[in-house]
Amino acid sequence: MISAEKIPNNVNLSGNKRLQRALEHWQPKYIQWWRDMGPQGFQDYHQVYVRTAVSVDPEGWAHFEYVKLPEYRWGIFLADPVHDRRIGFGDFFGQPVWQEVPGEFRNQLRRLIVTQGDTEPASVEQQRLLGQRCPSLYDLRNLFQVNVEEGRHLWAMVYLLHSYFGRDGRDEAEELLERQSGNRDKPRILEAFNEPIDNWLDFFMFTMFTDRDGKSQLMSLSESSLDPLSRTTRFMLTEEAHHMFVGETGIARILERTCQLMKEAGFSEDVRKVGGIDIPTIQKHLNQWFSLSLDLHGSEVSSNAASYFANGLKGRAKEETFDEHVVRDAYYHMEYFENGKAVTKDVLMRNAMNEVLRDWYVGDCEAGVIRWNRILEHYGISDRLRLPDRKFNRNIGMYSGFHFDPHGVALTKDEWERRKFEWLPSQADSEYLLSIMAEPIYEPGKFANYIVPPRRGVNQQPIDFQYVRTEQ
Ligand code: BYC
Repeated sequence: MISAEKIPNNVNLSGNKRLQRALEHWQPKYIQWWRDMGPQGFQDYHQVYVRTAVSVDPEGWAHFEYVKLPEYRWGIFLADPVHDRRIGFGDFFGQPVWQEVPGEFRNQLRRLIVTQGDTEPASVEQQRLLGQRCPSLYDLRNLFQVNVEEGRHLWAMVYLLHSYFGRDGRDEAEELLERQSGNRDKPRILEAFNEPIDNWLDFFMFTMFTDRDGKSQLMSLSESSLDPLSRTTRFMLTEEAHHMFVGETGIARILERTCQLMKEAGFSEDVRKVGGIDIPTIQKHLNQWFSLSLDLHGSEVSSNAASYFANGLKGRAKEETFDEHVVRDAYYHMEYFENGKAVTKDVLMRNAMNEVLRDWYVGDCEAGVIRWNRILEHYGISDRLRLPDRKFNRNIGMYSGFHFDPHGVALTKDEWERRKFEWLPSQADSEYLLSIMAEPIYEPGKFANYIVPPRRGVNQQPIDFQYVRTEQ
């Protein structure tokens, strides 16, 4: 069970006074950050019907109540330990997992934890204006649920930094509150987390594709030999599932409304005349967030990734499903881009671990796109959404600096500049989206014209439930 202390936790925090004091010192800075950089306009006078973890078992984290956002009980929750857990991959395969950080891997682990931690507050910052343009109270609640959980994921990483990295860890925890998404001087570490998310199409694409990168990265970190990291990320994954649900169903609901409007208005392009979001615009935003999220997996060939794997710090998603876990001599056959030319090449598997994880990620995304396309099929519409080629719009790895269309056909720089807005959102597209989202919908049970209501409400509540209420 989670304790009812100032910082809720299931790690016996009160048994470690030094750590408790350090985290209690960080807590007010976190709250200040949340107030300054969290959901704008929803800090003091609104109560939100959110899920709060009261224990880590399935019943315990499905507890719902109204809370004011800054009073959400952020805390530290680790999945239960696995008895006699052994290292599942790399050079130390089969040895007992570590309860402390080995000195020789301290820097690498710190870097992984800081990179992961940095994304969490970044996403809250990116989404802070969306409440003022929400399509319904149901969606507003979902946005805030995602936001408070990202805040809790930051707590999860800060707990590890404070517990296992001494002074350096405490400094890193401070810096996690100092960098800011999109800030010119102190940006967030990874590129996708500096992109603005000021409309709900981007929010749903982000929770579909970028949170899914969260899932693949957390799955690989949950294999880690550092047991507290594994237990922390295992619990985070239970929350991540909801975020992807928000993204996938959000886009599905927009698509369904688009189909309805197309039936009324004729072709897809005409849908804008009746306030809907046309399929080409949906495809452009898909292209953008999928390609940005591919970048989040790192370079195709990476000595960092090889070393994380060899040292047992970061494994593959579902490591137990692979036959061989040491992977010293295996090769990975991959498309390779050399001197501006595509060739295929065998690369040492350990060096290709980012690409192996990206394969898993692309497969998971593809399944989601197939589900979306069923809606188009159902309405008898012949258009289909599709994932762009992996080479499209890449800024990290061997394809960065080159240009490709969504089918993977190479383009010159001039061609790319001339045609890129056929495939990526233009200023005019963004302006259109903002125009149909200008008026937020705060009336229970009412939905913006560009999206259909969900099939069911949250926690068996009706769809017209007052998911967010105002308190004077
Ligand atoms: N942007 O060998 P490489 C989530 C840097 S999302 C900018 O390719 P490596 C969430 C890299 O730092 C999941 N820079 O990379 C979702 C390196 O720089 P240095 C977050 C980038 O280390 C939604 C250089 O390029 N989880 O949870 O193999 C809402 C060459 O690096 C980028 C993690 O990140 C980029 N995209 O792999 C909320 C897990 N990519 O050292 C949350 C922890 C690379 O040369 N992190 N660089 O200066 C990792 O596993 C690895 O750091 C990465 C990169 C997979 C990100």
